Amino acid sequence: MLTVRIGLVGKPNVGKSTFFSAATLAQVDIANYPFCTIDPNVGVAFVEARLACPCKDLREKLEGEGRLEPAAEDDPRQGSLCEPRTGSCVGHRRSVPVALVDVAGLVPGASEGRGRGNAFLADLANCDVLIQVVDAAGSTDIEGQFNGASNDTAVAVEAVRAEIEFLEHELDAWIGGLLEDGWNRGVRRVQAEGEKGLTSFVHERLSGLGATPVKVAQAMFEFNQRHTSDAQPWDWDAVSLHLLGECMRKQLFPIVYAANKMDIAPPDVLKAFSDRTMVACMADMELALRRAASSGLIDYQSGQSSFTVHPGASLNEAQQKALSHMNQRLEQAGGTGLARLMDEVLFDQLNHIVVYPVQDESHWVDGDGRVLPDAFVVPSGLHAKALAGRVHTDLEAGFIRGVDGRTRRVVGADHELGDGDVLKIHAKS
Ligand SMILES: Nc1nc2c(ncn2[C@@H]2O[C@H](COP(=O)(O)OP(=O)(O)O)[C@@H](O)[C@H]2O)c(=O)[nH]1
Ligand SMILES: [Mg+2]
Repeated sequence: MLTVRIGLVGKPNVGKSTFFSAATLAQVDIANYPFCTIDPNVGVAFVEARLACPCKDLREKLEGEGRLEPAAEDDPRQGSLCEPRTGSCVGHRRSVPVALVDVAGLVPGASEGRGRGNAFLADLANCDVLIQVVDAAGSTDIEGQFNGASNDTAVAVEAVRAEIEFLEHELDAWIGGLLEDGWNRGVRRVQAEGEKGLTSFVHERLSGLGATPVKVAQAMFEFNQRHTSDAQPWDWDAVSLHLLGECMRKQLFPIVYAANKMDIAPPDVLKAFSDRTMVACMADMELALRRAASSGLIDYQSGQSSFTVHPGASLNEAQQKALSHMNQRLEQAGGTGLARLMDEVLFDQLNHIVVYPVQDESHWVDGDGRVLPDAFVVPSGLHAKALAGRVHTDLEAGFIRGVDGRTRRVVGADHELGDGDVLKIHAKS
């Protein structure tokens, strides 16, 4: 099963590992997540689907037909009927897995071999999108050394701006460097085939980073607008190639920002970055809350702006004070920001949707009678046949037609899927 891979990047000591631990705290059996290696810096995070799980409609239908009693007041699943193979569903809030990668070692100069050198590049190569964690409090210098939080907005804004520029620069230099290395071959293809030779060279050279013909075409469009030199490609200097690297970087690695450490940052920092996707975050609070929840001290769900102390929890005075302080902070901030950021990354930045393949279009079950076992995160508008391919390659090869589980309409191979769709796939076996 393909899934989205999100890379956490940024200079040292901004809170990447804290973010990673908080987001991947739920222990999962890695065997169920083939996209997940045993690397300690790769984990599974769950993101809540925006629309209610189709098991809500199923329950309404069954209750309406008198075939099911309404859920009990104390139903721990709050009415959910589905049987997710991965993730969970409570109160029809279905969560879907994504892979999260903690990419360490990206320091200024990394593209020239400083720090872990190019080791981090292998971690980055497969990521669909990056979350740059920045220190919104300006409490660390560009190398990650602590120098105390700033309560001056202008100082913090400058520090964050420097972090953003450093990362873009490293990525541009890396990608530009890859183009530069093979440039002699690129030049020969341009001489032989013109612009088409150039695009196929760029595509081949960067395919390991996820380059596709569409992405290359979009990057070339921006490049041609911004490239002012009249030189022929065989005379292009490093500046031209780095511009090309920059245009490709934007296509290959969209970046959204976690303005972390907001608990100690000047509150207005984010205003300076309204042209980017940036969400205020408190990673260490999220980690503390999730740990407290998993040890049964509090009831807290990621994304909420408050929590309740579990009735059975025995707390000493210091713990009580710490918790009530956290609750205040949390309410003021409207949440720790991590769940909101993940939601924006998946559904706005990447424009993905959640779809539910089933084997029986009437009962929405698989071959074993499991209700809505799979929730796939796929690009919006994915074709029915391509979804079949994500379930199984045989299903795509033998694709005959699909049936929309809600409307019962037959749909063709190029039917575009929408958020929350339930789809039965007919294929030759
Ligand atoms: N004040 C504050 N500190 C944080 C927050 N998140 C992480 N930290 C602290 O920042 C330091 C560096 O965190 P770490 O996750 O190791 O950073 P990394 O080097 O980017 O992986 C640790 O002392 C964390 O406890 C936060 O939201 N607020
Ligand atoms: Mg770390």
